[in-house]
Amino acid sequence: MSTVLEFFLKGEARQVAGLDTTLTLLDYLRDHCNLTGTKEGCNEGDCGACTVLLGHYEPLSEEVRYRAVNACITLLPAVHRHWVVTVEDLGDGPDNLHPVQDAMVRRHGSQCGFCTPGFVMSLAALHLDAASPDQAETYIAGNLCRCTGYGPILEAAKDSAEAPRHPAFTAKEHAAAQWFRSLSLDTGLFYEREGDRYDAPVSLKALLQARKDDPDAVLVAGTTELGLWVNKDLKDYPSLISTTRVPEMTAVTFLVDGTLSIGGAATYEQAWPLLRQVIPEGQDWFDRFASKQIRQQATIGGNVVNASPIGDGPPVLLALNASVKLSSISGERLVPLTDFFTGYKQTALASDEVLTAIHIPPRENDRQFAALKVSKRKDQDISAVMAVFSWRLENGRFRDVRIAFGGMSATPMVAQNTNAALEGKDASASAVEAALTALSEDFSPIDDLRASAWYRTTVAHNLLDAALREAIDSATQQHEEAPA
Ligand SMILES: Cc1cc2nc3c(=O)[nH]c(=O)nc-3n(C[C@@H](O)[C@@H](O)[C@H](O)COP(=O)(O)OP(=O)(O)OC[C@H]3O[C@@H](n4cnc5c(N)ncnc54)[C@H](O)[C@@H]3O)c2cc1C
Ligand code: FES
Ligand code: FES
Repeated sequence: MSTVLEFFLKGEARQVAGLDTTLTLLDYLRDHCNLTGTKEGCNEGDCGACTVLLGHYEPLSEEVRYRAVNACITLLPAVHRHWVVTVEDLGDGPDNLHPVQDAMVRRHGSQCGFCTPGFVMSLAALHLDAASPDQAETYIAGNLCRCTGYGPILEAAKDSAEAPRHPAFTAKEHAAAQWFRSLSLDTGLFYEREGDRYDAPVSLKALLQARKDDPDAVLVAGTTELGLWVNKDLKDYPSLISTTRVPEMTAVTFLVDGTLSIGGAATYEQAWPLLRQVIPEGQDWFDRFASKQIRQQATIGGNVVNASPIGDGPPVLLALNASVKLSSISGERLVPLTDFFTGYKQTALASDEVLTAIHIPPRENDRQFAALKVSKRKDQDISAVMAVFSWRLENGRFRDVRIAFGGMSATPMVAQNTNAALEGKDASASAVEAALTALSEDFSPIDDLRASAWYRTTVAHNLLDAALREAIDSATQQHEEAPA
């Protein structure tokens, strides 16, 4: 087990010990390495000025793969055994720019320049992924610019997408790949400083044992919540246990009975390729979850355990009838998600347990599904209301209705009265009326900075009304198409 942090930075291998266990990658780069190209804007994952790439090695393809992350909410121990790529790594000085930097100059994609390194890193990620320039908006949705406007930046993305890699970057990538290959087997990390500790085991047994041995320790995954508690609430975390180095925790797979099992530390981006097979209608919901940087760090498990009433994942999982696997060193239990949320930010997780998987049962062929997020901005915003509608239509009747909402109560919640009002009813105007009345019994939302209670109630009713009317249309169509 390693007691020092090992990573690759600025073209060389680094070993670090003796720094705070909750030091952020951004502060390390700027304050300890004088790598000030990476900027601090919001310090909470919103603006993208601190975007860097984390490279990891894929032994099968023998390639380095990259993901853009927000350095301001990434704790330094999380980069153990990664290549940290900063804007200084891309080109070879002002006279020999990386194609993305060159295109930004030519397209006038920068004015005050504060946001520019972050945009360049997001566009470099697009370039390295060899993604289509049509995806540029997705790659930069987590970057804010207050002066230039996004048009020239998108043009720069188009211009540079197919350019060859910069030789200076390729040389660094070769050096990084050599370093990755020289690493000994990963036996975990136990990083300490003056009694504070960051424990990152690599086996499930060791993770559960660590949880049992130190029930006061805080579990940590993508730190897209915890990073803010460190930066903004100035909280101390003397003991952290990371879930992300355990292979079972990041596995996403279909079980033999067709259940989708999402490991408790799988990120949104890791889970989506298989989750999309269950809910292809969820693409907009997925795209509007935070930004690419956040989705590459944020785990679905963390989103669930955080139990925020305005989290976007839980209402979808409730409507999919998901369960959570809670494991401890002495056993495991499968808890329906409906029983997991016990109050405002309260859950059924015991102090020696870890959420090790989320199980989504196979979807019936005739199930209809829609996940609708209402927020002030399209991208990178938290929901005012999250509505998820799911039912089957059998001979024109609603069956197995599972409607769930976020933003409407102290926890993400199934709309029990509404579901009951629709169950077995003909898809008709009277069912719509009954459901809308029942919805008022289900929820009494509150006023807060995101929306008033009136707004939330009105939006929820309007969304339900529209979804049910679409269902009536589809039932009518089914009826017309049925053989006489
Ligand atoms: C800029 C920004 C935009 C965002 N946008 C959205 C959005 O659009 N929609 C939305 O829903 N959320 C959004 N979020 C919040 C979202 O990123 C988090 O809720 C995320 O999913 C939490 O996962 P994590 O891995 O980062 O958790 P962490 O921050 O690492 O941990 C969060 C909590 O979960 C606990 N925990 C984590 N994993 C486990 C486990 N396996 N078992 C038990 N406990 C565990 C931790 O102890 C901690 O209490 C946003 C966050 C940011 C910073
Ligand atoms: S400083 Fe704004 S996202 Fe990190
Ligand atoms: S160029 Fe000034 S914030 Fe983007």
